[in-house]
Amino acid sequence: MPRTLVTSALPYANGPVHFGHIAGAYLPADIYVRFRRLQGDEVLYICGTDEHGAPIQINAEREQVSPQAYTDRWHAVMKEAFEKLDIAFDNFSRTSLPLHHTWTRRFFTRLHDNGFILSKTEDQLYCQTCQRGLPDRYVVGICPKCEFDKARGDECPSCGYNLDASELREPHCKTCGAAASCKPSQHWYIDLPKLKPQLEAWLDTKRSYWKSNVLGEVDKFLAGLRPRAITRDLKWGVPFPLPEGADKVFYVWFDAPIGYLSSTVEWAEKQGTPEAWKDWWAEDVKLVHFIGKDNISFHCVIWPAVLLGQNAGFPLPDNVPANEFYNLEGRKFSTSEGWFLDIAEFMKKFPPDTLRWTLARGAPETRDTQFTWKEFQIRVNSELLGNIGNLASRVLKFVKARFAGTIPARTELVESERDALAETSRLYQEIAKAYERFSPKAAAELLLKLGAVGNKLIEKEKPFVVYKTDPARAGTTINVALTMLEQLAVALSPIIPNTAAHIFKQLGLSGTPAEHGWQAGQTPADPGGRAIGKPKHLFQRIEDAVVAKEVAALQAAAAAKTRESEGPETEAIAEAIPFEHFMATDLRVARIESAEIVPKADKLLKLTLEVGNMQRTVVSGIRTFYSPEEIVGQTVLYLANLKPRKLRGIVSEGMVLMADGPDGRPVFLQPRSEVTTGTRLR
Ligand code: B3M
Ligand code: ZN
Repeated sequence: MPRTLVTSALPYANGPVHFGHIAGAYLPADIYVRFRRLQGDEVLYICGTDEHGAPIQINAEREQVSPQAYTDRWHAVMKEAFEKLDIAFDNFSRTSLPLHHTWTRRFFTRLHDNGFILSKTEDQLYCQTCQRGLPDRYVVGICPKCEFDKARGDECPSCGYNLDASELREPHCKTCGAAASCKPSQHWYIDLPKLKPQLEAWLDTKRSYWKSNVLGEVDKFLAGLRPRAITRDLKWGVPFPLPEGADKVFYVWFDAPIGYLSSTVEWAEKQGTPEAWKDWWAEDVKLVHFIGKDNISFHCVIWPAVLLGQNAGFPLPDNVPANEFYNLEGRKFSTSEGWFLDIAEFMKKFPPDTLRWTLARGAPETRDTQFTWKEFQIRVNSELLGNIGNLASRVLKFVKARFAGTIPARTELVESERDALAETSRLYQEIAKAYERFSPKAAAELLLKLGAVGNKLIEKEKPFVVYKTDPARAGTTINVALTMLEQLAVALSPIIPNTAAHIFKQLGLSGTPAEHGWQAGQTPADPGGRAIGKPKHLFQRIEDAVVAKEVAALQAAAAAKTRESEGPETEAIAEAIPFEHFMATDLRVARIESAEIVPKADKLLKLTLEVGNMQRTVVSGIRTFYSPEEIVGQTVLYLANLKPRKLRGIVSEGMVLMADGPDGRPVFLQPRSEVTTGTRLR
């Protein structure tokens, strides 16, 4: 059986992981990996954080930290969240690693040497005020397709159109709002049209079994296939290797998918078998990418083109079972609007299997779906507790109480028991098919049917009553029910592995379902005579009050975010003054020539200002915020004609004007472009 390499979309190291991510690209992949391993297949599950791209650079700038420090933080937060949810990657890497940079440049060089790279000097959007190029999220404008007026330089969030920044109408700088101008800039492109024939030949081998929503997106993208820019005028990213592009980095979507390979290389190194990665990137490996629908064109056209262009015998994706979106209480998840549930917080209150089960049951496999607290309560109380838990606890408790903890023998079966075993066997095979076709949702529905067969058998044959008159008869029904419970545990294990392991233990079975294997679960041995483990509740009921509290907390968090986004109460405008008063002030541009501490004054710095060909002394209360050396050379706004006053023996002439930043630290106000010192503001 060929190896299977499973990946989940590399999440941007740019914020917490939320249910939408998990339901779309992570839980379905983890479930598929667990199922394949139950089948005895060799599977590797690879992921990691996607650490480049304009949004990360923008957010790091906003937080005044380096992009590396910013991604360090989010990589750790995300890794922990996945671990808490038992999303069991074999490796969770990160694209800021030097190893990834090496592989990205190697991939580019091979494309370049194989003739699939073009270079063009074209007008790129530029901001004169910010003095920088405006790639992707640095520019906003009107979408050429749907007229949405906050379309971004790489996609329109409203209609999803993947656009080039040059297509935006009325583009302007996201940072400062200035209308964008154009500036010629050389960029490099992957020549997708040149790879189109090979792409189409490969895609034709997928059309019979890929999801229709994926194929629809692919054909739309293929229809308008054009060379795709793979470089950006950004500081943060994988540096571009050619000298003529030394000031550029690779576009994040060029380097990110290569992260699947570099993460495999890192995994092999961690195993102490550095060459082993090649076993997982050989031509016959089944490569399966789990993603959200917004990543389809990158994973089904651009990334395969990059792989084809290597001419290195890499496998092409065997399947890309993209899911739709998963929303929250009727709205899109949005960390920026506070409309999300943090996984780490959730895990403090509820066991991971409750969430795994709920997300699998409501998986957005063919249409957008959503999480609601009410539905979560129903999934836990009536499905996990009322179906699976109910079957397990009442039968196992009965064995403990009436059969001294030993599973009774199976004597002559009656028709309902034969039918129950046959139905269980049929459902068990149907469940395998559901997992095979990447549908945990269908598998979960069938699992509930399997549990219901067991519960109905108990209701029909009433062993707890029959026991009084015919213990052997009752014992046979119990034996059959526990046989079904064992099959249920194996079949459940890809979705709720902890629960399945607990059931195994309580059944007195050694090992875990994963070690047991799917085949063994197809025809379990007669459990008669086996000692059971200690029966324990598998789930806790969720009360209405808990749900009400969570819904209120979510609404409060979102309201708080709305208030925050409206910003703090703006200070009221001061009383109006006559125009002459303003004209009487003399505001100049100045430069801090030197700065020194004022002895015995813990807040004061003595600044010497260059004001054109004049020098001025100002005593300023900024010592707790700035050291002298860090502000020398700083251009400042200077109020020159305040009456001089003596502070700690120093005559202070005027004032350097500053404004408090969001964190309360005073910030210098300075022109964005060169202005000679001494110039008076008009
Ligand atoms: N980080 C987009 C996303 O998180 C991107 C996926 C990359 S997979 C190579 O949706
Ligand atoms: Zn700007």
